[in-house]
Amino acid sequence: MIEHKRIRCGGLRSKVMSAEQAASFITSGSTVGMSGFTGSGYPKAVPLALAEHIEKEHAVGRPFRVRVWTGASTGPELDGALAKADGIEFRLPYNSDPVVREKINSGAMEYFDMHLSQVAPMAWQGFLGPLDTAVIEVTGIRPDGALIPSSSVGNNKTWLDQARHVILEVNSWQNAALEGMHDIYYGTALPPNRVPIPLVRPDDRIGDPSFRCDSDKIVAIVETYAPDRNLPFAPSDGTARAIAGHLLEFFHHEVAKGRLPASLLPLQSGVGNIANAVLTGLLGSSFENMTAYTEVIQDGMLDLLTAGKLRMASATAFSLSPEAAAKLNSEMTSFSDKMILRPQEISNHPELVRRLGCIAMNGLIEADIYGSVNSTHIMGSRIQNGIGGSGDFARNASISIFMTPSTAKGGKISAIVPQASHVDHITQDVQVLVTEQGLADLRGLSPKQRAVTIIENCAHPDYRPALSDYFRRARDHSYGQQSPSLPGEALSWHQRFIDSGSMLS
Ligand code: 0RQ
Repeated sequence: MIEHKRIRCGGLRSKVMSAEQAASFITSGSTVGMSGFTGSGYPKAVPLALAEHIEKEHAVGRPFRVRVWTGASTGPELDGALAKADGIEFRLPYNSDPVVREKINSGAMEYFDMHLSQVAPMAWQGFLGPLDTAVIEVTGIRPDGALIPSSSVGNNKTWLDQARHVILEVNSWQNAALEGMHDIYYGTALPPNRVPIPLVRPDDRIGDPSFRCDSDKIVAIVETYAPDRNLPFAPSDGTARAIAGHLLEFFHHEVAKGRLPASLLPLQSGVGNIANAVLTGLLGSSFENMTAYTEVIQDGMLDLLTAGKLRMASATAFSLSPEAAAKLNSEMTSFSDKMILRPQEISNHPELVRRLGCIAMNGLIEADIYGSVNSTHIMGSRIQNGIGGSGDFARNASISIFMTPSTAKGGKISAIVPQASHVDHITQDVQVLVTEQGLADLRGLSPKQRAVTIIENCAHPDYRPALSDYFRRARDHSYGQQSPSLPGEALSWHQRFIDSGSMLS
């Protein structure tokens, strides 16, 4: 079926082998850098073969676990399979796989949740330890041995540079027209040798279209034909549409005030259903000629590109539903001049996010009345996914927006609480908060002014009186009056949920 057509470098064809043979290069206790970012471009055969091997080893009482580094989340054939086999000892930097989540939350796996822009620099600095093997999905190999990236770039450049051995999966499901869409920047350095990154517009190209890789390090090449697997997005419901509506009204207001250009500023849109619904809202809006400088291209962004509302999108990966991934894959050529995929240390780089003035739009788990945001931990201790790129963008954006339904779990949980049970984004990094109830523009407000605005505009009516009551009593009895609080009571809503299954008293 495959005829090595995608391996155009003749000298490398002798390294083609089965996934099982390739997986045998990975030893217990080693660190493996895998490609993959939000369900795209991850290796699909070698991790499965490795998981099978691990299960066999465990069956005969031999322990076998590896440390896994990726770009962000991957797919069931990688994270799911290895976690089911109990084969992951340590994982970084972002995960959305339910089996991995369960292992982390039960204490069976160590997880280092980090800013996505910092993964590659930390690997270069050596904090993370040595990298033994890189397992990277590519679209093809050029005659000169350069590697054509796949549907995500993530940390692949760094894994290829740093690993002692490289295993490649050449996936011919990925459309060959991906060639030329990538921009791999090789000008990064560690302090004190850093220089400005020469990117001043989202559509600037500053690097190579392919990865450089020392052919001597390549120990195995596995040919695959396997689709990227992502979960479908939930259709926009009334809540998501209301959030999108408030946000669009805010954008129109900012344009009318002259604080935003008519085509807005480069958009960053986070993961999740709400973020996707906002993009769908922009589709029906009057904004034209928009750009995106973001981490992932989701269904909504693809629709905006198709409609011509979005002029171009720069990201590090696709994060598409199975239908949208299939559509993009079959129509790749019509998108190739509208999209650029970059390494994640560039797509999420604080210098670039600040220079471009991105509008950051991210989801959250909970926010407190002062606007501290928890993006990661349920009830302060159970990880949901991870901080991902939200911190890279929120701190450096020209407008940092967080959005959420005002309640979770059928109304049993308020997304606005007296005090966040875990803080990922401090109040200074949270400028606008949106729920289906309304929008709180927190820019220029003191903590007490923020509390009044958030409770009035964003809290659900079922929780608003209790929040106002807490705030009033905190003002009466607090140790200090800058950010009034009652420490003995501030997390009692979470304890009530843990004890009774509801935050409602
Ligand atoms: O749980 O799946 O069991 O029903 O959390 O919540 O409402 O589906 O929200 O898909 O928009 O994700 C913050 C997780 C929101 C996401 C988060 C429960 C809820 C549900 C998911 P179930 P929703 P979304 C760049 C940006 C961090 C990374 C980031 C995220 C599940 O946006 O991971 O921003 N952000 N990256 O029921 C208890 C609460 C809850 C709650 C929600 N207060 N208490 N459970 N849930 N709120 C892209 C990348 O970095 C890759």
